[in-house]
Amino acid sequence: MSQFIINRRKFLTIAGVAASAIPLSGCDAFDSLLSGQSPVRDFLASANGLTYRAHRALIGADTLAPEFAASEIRQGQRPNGSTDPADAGYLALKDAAFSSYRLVVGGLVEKPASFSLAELRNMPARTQITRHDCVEGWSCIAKWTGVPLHRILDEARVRPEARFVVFHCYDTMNLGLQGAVPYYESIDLIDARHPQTLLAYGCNDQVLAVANGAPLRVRIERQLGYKMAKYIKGIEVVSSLAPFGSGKGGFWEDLGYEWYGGI
Ligand SMILES: Nc1nc2c(c(=O)[nH]1)N[C@H]1C(S)=C(S)[C@@H](COP(=O)(O)O)O[C@H]1N2
Ligand SMILES: [Mo]
Repeated sequence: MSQFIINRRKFLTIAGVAASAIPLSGCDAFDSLLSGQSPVRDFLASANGLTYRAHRALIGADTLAPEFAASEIRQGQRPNGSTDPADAGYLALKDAAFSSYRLVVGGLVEKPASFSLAELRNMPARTQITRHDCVEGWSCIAKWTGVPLHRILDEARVRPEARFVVFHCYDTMNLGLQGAVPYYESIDLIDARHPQTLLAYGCNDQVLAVANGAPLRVRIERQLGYKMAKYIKGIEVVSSLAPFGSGKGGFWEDLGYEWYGGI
């Protein structure tokens, strides 16, 4: 089974080398090849569907990502992407030491709700030491503490037509002519209910730092780093990703990255 996945990765690598300009290596850089309609983008889109189906068929819904020993934590979690948002709403929260923060939970739920940080910290927590893999080519092992997302979903009572969870973030990314667009991400309900999917407020036994997404960021341990939204403002349960951003399910996905960043 892993043989199949390795072969698929090799296939993607070879295809990537052939197209040589595919910037799968950069969170900070993107390329006109991947914007709009291009054969490369279409190729990646179909490969993405294949990865998703292969993972879902071959890896059980609850298969855990590897966990590590504390001795394997070599350094602090390396900050990447937005590390110090300058957006007004975020600065106001940060100036008040996040005391007025509330995680807003809405969309296709019976009981829309919001949670303060104290409420989140009082819910049953999970701690796990996992490896973060960024498409830029680096990895980092860190210890994460937070509320399993399934607990929040159970409290809010997800409606039967729901398919995805969208994470809305405080930070915006500057896209030149398009101006500042908010970072956002999405996952399906299988990953949302996975036991290692956490809304994390702690990292390496400390309160989550601003550089790593304070006050709340998601951990989705079977996917790549860009899926793990930091600076979460709210989560929205939805049946379609079309209404958000350019409709591809995430900030980087709208620029050509795969929606399913399975590893
Ligand atoms: N809101 C938001 N979330 C984000 C990003 C970002 O720029 N903004 N960058 C992503 C990327 S590419 C990575 S690798 C990780 C980095 O998380 P870290 O700073 O804790 O290492 O956050 C992801 N989540
Ligand atoms: Mo990343």
